[in-house]
Amino acid sequence: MLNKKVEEILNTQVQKEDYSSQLYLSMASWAETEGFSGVAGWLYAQSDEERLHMLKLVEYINERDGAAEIPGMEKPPKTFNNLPEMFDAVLEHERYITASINEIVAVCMQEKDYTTHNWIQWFVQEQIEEEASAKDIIDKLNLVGDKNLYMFDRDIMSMRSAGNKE
Ligand code: OFO
Repeated sequence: MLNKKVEEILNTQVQKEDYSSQLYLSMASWAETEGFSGVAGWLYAQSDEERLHMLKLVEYINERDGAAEIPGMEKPPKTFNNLPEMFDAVLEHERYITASINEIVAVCMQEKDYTTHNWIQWFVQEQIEEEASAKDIIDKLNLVGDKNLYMFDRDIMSMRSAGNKE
């Protein structure tokens, strides 16, 4: 039986992963309307991945005799000023998610839920990759500058790491 505090914080994470998926979906759609089909592809894939993170949490909560709460839709921003600002927002969001996963680890320790502590390590590892991949993209964007966005857009899908293709 899942400890109540652990169940609560995992359900909060369900909401956050759902929001991550919606946020990246909105970014993907914006990028598509701006003609960046490569960036849109990267973000659509990222959005799908976040939905899988949410489902992973839902399954775990229910499997442990808890009750997962399916969140309502929180509306993400609809437009973004430019690609660099948008990817800065991706990195900032991933850092926020990392802090949130670390909080789950802390609650698991406090509540002596070593099973969930062990299970959540997948997310700890995932966040290392997610932050690194957002940082890589920001570095590339800085390198190519405003004039070569066409090339950046063409090549971005090759920047998805193996871990990010799950
Ligand atoms: Fe971006 O890894 Fe889940 O949220």
